[in-house]
Amino acid sequence: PPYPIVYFSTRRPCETMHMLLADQGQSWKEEVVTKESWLQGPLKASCLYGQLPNFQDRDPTLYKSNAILRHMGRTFGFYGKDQWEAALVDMVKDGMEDVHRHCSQLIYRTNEEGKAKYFQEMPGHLKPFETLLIQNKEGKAFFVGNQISFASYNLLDLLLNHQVLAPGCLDSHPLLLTYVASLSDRPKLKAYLASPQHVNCPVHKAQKI
Ligand code: GSH
Repeated sequence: PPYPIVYFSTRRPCETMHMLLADQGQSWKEEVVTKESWLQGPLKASCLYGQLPNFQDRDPTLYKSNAILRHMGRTFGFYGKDQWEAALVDMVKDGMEDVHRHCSQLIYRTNEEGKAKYFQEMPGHLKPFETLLIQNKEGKAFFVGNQISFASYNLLDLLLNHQVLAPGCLDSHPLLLTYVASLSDRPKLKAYLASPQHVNCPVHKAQKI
């Protein structure tokens, strides 16, 4: 059955879940909540932490995007092959949370100075992921072991968002460009990335499509 996700109409943080499900050939049913209906209040009041997304696979409803993503990682075997690999996948994912924090400054900062500062610092923020990829089979494979993980989709999501916000910003990161190209070429994921659901979903609410 399709997995029911409730969220607003922007990419983050659900796009990683969509990519993972699409790549796995799974369907999902998304209830898109408008700002107007959210501001009416009852839905917010009904949410455990007063926020979305949520995932209604069974009772009780699951909240917190990373809990949902990790659940999907475990369900579909995208969480390393053993406990140690799972810890390494967590290390990658937790490192990416820091980048997401910096990146949201880029999204919500309107002044050019703030944007320039972000791009000046960006190589330093992305370096750990390049190091991890090089360490594991010289960047030809995945972060951990021989398989994709939920953190892999999260990095793809992050890098694709960067390319939307500032086309060309990864040009001096060939390893990351190769990474984006090879993951985006997985057939089911490729089809999803070309679909209107992905293409027409803004990175953030102020982005014009
Ligand atoms: N840590 C939470 C998660 O990852 O699920 C954050 C969720 C969150 O920040 N949700 C925002 C929200 O529901 C949208 S991205 N905002 C509406 C509100 O707080 O009223």
